[in-house]
Amino acid sequence: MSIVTRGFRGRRDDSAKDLPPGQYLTHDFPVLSAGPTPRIPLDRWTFTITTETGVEHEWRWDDLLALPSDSPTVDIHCVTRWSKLQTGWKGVSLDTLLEDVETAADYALVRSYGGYTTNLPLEDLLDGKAWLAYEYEGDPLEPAHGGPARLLVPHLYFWKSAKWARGIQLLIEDEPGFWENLGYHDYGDPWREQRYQGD
Ligand SMILES: Nc1nc2c(c(=O)[nH]1)N[C@H]1C(S)=C(S)[C@@H](COP(=O)(O)O)O[C@H]1N2
Ligand SMILES: [Mo]
Repeated sequence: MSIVTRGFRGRRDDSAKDLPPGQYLTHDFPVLSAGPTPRIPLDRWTFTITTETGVEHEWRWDDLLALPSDSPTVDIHCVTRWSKLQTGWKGVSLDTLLEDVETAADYALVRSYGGYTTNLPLEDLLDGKAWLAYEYEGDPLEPAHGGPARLLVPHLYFWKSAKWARGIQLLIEDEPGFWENLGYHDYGDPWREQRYQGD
């Protein structure tokens, strides 16, 4: 008895199980920006974590590059329904950035150069789930995709991955960001299809 095979298929060709509900696979890298691309000279770039009591932890560009980095390969899911599998990044884990930050906050509001904001529970930035990414597929992150550095939080819809990241405000009370104020879901889990408020 023979089993008909259609030849070897890599796991990633059989991608249906890697796609959250309502998503389709794309091989492009679409650009989605709610405004113009800000240009931040590296010698003026800073990233600041501000605690709920106002304590600031600031990194300049050279500080960021001097920190230990990770090279995660992750699937990303945009609420406009495209997903991209196995994308390769380099960046600093938020665990590293938050290591010496003393806080009692449960929430984070991420702020971008250009004014974009997005909120998420602080725990979603911890335990190897989020990075401040500055390379994509081996190259410096392009400005259109959030360079010099963007947040990368692949387990939530991609609007949570703030491009041109400038800092994080730690908060005792949750505070909606840009899309969350416009009716998008507060949390945004693609596997539970949390696209809009009430989903
Ligand atoms: N600062 C900023 N970050 C942002 C956005 C934005 O408009 N401004 N768009 C979000 C949305 S909706 C998505 S899907 C992704 C798109 O990232 P990309 O343009 O690299 O594909 O960035 C997210 N981060
Ligand atoms: Mo998006």
